[in-house]
Amino acid sequence: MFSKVLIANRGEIAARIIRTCKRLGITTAAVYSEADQDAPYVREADESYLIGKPRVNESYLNIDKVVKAAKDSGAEAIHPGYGLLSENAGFAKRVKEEGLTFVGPSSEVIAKMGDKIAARNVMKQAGVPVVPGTMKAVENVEEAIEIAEEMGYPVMVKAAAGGGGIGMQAVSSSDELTKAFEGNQKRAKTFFGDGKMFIEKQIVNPRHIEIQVLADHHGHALHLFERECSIQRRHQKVIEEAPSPFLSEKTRQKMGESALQAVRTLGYTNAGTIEFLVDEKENYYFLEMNTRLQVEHPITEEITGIDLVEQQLRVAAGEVLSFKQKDLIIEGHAIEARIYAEDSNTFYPSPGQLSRLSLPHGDGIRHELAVDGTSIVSPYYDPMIAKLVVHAPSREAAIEQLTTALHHYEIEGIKSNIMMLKRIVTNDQFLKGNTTTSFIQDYYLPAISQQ
Ligand code: MV4
Repeated sequence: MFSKVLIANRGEIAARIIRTCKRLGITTAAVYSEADQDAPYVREADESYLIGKPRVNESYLNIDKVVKAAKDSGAEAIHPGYGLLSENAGFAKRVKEEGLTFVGPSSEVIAKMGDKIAARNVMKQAGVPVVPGTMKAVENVEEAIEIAEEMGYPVMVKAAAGGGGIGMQAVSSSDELTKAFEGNQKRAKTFFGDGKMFIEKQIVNPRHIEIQVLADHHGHALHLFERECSIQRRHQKVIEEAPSPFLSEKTRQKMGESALQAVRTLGYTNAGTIEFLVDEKENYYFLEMNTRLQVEHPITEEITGIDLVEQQLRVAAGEVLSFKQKDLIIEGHAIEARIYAEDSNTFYPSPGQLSRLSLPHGDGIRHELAVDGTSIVSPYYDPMIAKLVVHAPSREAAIEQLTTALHHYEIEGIKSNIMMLKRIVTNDQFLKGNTTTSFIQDYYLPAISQQ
């Protein structure tokens, strides 16, 4: 195992990784920007390195500065967390070239999954169901229209280099398609330097269900069941739960098998997530693969009892996975609520100075925190400041626990989305497990506009 690890991230995920490192006796080195001098994770790390100005391009996304901090610290490995450089194939490659270990999959696999068309082809080859659509880049609008007419509207226009909702659009006619194709292609060229586009049949009112996978460098691959992440807005998840209230045991098994097929075909190593869209009939289709630890990983940890950060470190250090698929069972139900510094009505970020933070405590309640009661929430970064995770024997008990915990969650000095979260978890449709990707549109927004 490594004796020192550098964490190339900030906020709650840096704190989360530090926690596991400490338990494993690994010394931790943090990096921080000028805006994060007083962040809790910087104090919690054994060492810390100032790497630049607040803007991410001048700090957390600056590969030279992050690598230099790692070299200076004498760390043997870099854990990238999520976001930032975590899915940057060039960074993973550089880390390896510097003689350090990247805690994640190979740069080749990261690059392949970063190209959504390449990813679709690998999945198809692996026998994983993919959304019906094109398997190579669509050259121009004329070709796009021809394909859409044959497939039937509505279709989705997507950028191969996109992901997480950027560079994509649903369209229902050739006129809309023309505009969407050109607009998104231009955006994709600007943002990703790659204008390759493809087309998929639109899955209407889907659920977003993802499978957690874990694989070592010795040919062992496992899946750790699913997370249901349908409740989102503007492609940002708000509430996630495991297991999904919707999946039958049969579909759960099938999706797990599909995910393992994908892992084997790819030669994937470390932790990863395979995202699927699931329709009303429980048909599932590959959407994207995330080659990193995810924000919502704690709910999987709660229901399986596995520390995913520990497993990532062990796999990266070359260890053999110490448990087998048959050792894994789902225990109880876990829900994560993401706490954002934002207005519950407008969803606008609300950066500023916290004056108080009082947290609910109790059996089955877990906090992942980016802040304390005196922190300044910076406008430079994602406004997610904490995660509240509950674990209980049943979904009903978990919801009750989460509802109570949210009522006792006190943040002062900035606006938060606590009100929104309370409304979601007490909504009838949520209680019934009616969690689809249009939940906020259909149930939350109408409820607040009536106030
Ligand atoms: C789709 C889709 C329906 N059909 N693709 C959104 C994020 C990006 N990862 C892909 N997304 C979608 N792709 C097809 N063919 C619907 C979405 C989608 C969505 C997916 C998961 C969770 C929330 C969503 C909200 C809007 C659209």
